[in-house]
Amino acid sequence: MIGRIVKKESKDYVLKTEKGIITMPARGKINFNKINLLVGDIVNIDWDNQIIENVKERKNELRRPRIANVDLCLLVMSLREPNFSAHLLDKNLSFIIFNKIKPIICFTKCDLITEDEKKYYLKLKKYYENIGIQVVFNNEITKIKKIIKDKVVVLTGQTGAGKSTLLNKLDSNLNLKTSPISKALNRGVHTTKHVQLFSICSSLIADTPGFSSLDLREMTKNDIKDTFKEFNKINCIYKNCFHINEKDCNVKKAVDQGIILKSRYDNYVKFINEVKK
Ligand SMILES: Nc1nc2c(ncn2[C@@H]2O[C@H](COP(=O)(O)OP(=O)(O)OP(=O)(O)O)[C@@H](O)[C@H]2O)c(=O)[nH]1
Ligand SMILES: [Mg+2]
Ligand SMILES: [Zn+2]
Repeated sequence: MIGRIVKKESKDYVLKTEKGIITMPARGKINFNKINLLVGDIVNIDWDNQIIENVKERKNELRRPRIANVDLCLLVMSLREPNFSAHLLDKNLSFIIFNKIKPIICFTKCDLITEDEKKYYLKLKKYYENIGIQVVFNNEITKIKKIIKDKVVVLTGQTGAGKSTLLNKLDSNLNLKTSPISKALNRGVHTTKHVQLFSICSSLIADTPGFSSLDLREMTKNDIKDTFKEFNKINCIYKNCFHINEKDCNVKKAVDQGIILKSRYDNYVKFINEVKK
């Protein structure tokens, strides 16, 4: 029988299996081979001995938070309070795509913006959807439920973006605390707490407030380039063009022509320069 680790409890693991939630330790050889079992791992269970036998190969693995086999990352981005940041959005997207996880953007607080701003964000939504990234608003609950159904989901976003509010909307039994002012202390408690997968509307969801302080240190310049998928579709005359100092670069032309979003390009240049340092 197989199970999915949803939580660690000192030396034991809490597993979600077809027979329900069970807690058990891992066989000595796993510890002996220094295999670090992670939340999200799919494991084979020796049912008679109530012990984890071995672990299946991971499709991906995040270091912060420590979690494996993530299908989707729901990136919660508020348009106001805190204000929208294209820089933060693109940074998160690059990080998520680099880690072989599918990103979904969820805009929140669209009730706090003007009609003109709404038009702007709808254009933005269209751009990201054209490059293959789905964008939803936090009031599209039915749509969001459909997207996350049967998936392992990591929820991420700035403090105050509306993650807990969204989870409460997805499952009204949760009653998670939401707060208008970000409490630094409260956040500290969150980030040190071990990651856990919660069963919410037939999905497994991890709420991860520590994720927003991410940087791109693990990535090389080429890694960054690979995550800007719409740039790679444009043929540059130079092989391995970085689209920065090269003359007659077609990506730069596409930016001037409005085919590539200016903020996307500017963020790309910033990230490349960050890695250079
Ligand atoms: N107007 C408006 N307020 C919202 C919306 N979503 C969330 N909020 C409010 O924004 C504040 C922060 O929401 P939370 O759900 O606590 O934010 P969070 O992302 O869980 O924040 P942390 O737990 O600190 O990481 C709360 O006062 C919510 O009521 C929205 O769509 N519109
Ligand atoms: Mg919260
Ligand atoms: Zn180029």
